[in-house]
Amino acid sequence: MKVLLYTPASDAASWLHDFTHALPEAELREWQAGDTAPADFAIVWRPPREMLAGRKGLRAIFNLGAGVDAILALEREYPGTLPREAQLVRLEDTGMARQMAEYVTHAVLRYLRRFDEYETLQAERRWKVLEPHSHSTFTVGVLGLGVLGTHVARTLAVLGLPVRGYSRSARQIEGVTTYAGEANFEAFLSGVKVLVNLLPHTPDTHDVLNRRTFSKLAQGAYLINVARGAHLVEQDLLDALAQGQIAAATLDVFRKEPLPADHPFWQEPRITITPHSSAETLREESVPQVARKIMALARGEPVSGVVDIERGY
Ligand code: NDP
Ligand code: OXD
Repeated sequence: MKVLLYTPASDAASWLHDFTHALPEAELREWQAGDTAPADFAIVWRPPREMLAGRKGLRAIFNLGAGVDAILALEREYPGTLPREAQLVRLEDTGMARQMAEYVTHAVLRYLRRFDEYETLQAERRWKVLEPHSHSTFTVGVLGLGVLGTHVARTLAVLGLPVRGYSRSARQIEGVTTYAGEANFEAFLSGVKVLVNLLPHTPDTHDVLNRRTFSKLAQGAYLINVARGAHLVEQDLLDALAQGQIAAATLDVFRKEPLPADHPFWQEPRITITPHSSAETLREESVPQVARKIMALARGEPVSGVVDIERGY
């Protein structure tokens, strides 16, 4: 069994080392430009088109992340890049759900308890008690109830906050009021105080965080975007902040990453920025998951986490 690996990350050698140990019977090699030799499986993160285009005999491509938007964007731009017979398999959780829940809970509690405003007061050396937000109206709406969104919604519900969730198909999560499908999008948004985005980026969800979406939220709402930068219409967020429709935002992902030094978001004190670090791909959890699935496919067994290419996630 031949396995190709490609990741632009600086720890590519460690990935190769760990996969070699996890798949002792496989022949692993790091893909280099010009390598068209046969392979049964590919393990990739943001692969160049030449690695996959025209490749025959590949049974599955494992994406070293939860989001498959980058690899599907290649296929949309250059149809036929993904070998038809190869399944595309995304990472499922591998420690990301816990990290996401920590990140989002921190941001929600920071706004609930007004720590963001206390930080400003401290910088001004001002001693002032702020009226707390009401727990019962501090409704958190989670966009996307997949592997990550479900865990985040459940974690927030444990805090006793009113939590809503939105997905394409109907979902039931204890302690969470769920909404499904476009027809229920406005009902989901109506009165939400903190909007958390955990949707995949697809043609259907592109630009979903826009002026119209913000206008349906509670006045002075908060935005937490941990999914993809292309979900957010950046100027609409700046306008909503200027108008007070959005009080503050925590952003982990951006249209252009790294966020350029001259980007207006850096100048906006109500925007908190982190460098796409809300949930990292953990090698120690990802390698065993991918290795288990490769062995299952090699035995002719089905695996979970297969991407529906048409649907886009
Ligand atoms: P999943 O594929 O497991 O879940 C996606 C969810 O979004 C599902 O509930 C799905 O609905 C819903 N959804 C998809 N399209 C629509 C739509 N058009 N309308 C309504 N709901 C929709 O993804 P994960 O939870 O694993 O990950 C979510 C995203 O988080 C990833 O795609 C990635 O972009 C991002 N991410 C960001 C990271 C970071 O570090 N910032 C790290 C990891 C992931 P249904 O349940 O009906 O299918
Ligand atoms: C992912 C990411 O999609 O890290 O896994 O963004």
